[in-house]
Amino acid sequence: MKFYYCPGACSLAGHIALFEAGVVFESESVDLKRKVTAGGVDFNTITSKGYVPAIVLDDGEVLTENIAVLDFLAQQYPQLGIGDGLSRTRLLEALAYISTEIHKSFKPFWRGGSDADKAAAAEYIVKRMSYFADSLQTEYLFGDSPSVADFYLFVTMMWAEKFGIAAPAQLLALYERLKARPAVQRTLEAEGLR
Ligand SMILES: N[C@@H](CCC(=O)N[C@@H](CS)C(=O)NCC(=O)O)C(=O)O
Repeated sequence: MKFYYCPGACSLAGHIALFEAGVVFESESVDLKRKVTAGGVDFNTITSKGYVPAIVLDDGEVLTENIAVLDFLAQQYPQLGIGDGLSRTRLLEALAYISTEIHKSFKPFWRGGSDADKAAAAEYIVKRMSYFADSLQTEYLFGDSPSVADFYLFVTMMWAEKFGIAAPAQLLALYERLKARPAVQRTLEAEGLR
């Protein structure tokens, strides 16, 4: 399995998941502006979508989209998920919420939006993060061990910190708990983020 990522991008979630699962995998970073991998390969030939994350499976199949990648990893390595049936659907529900309501709302910060757009986005992000903060009763989103949803939320918390967005206190505690995990530290190191 080969994992394509860009340091600090949303692909960090899948990257953490792979280290948490303790599996052997290859990885390569991608220059998203030039669409070239660290090894000099045209990234558009790996996926014509031209964005990360992307996983090339051992049989050559290419998997993209964070929700699909994270769901795939949680199915392959059950310790990254929260179970089957309705539990899996609950995990997908959380991943979709993080992707469409939180991750995507950072656009003005990444794409040079106006100050007004950034302020509106920050307000929206905090409101959407508050949903998790208000319902959090355990160490992590779905109990006392983290799932792929926590890793995806972690990435958005990191972005919130980077852009000076004041995330809810309960989530800051979860963020620190995640950051202290050896697999998270290992991933940050692998991506050159610490
Ligand atoms: N729909 C994709 C979007 C992934 C995405 O936004 N990736 C960003 C990094 S966080 C990216 O690679 N941007 C480069 C580009 O779009 O050219 C998903 O949910 O996985």
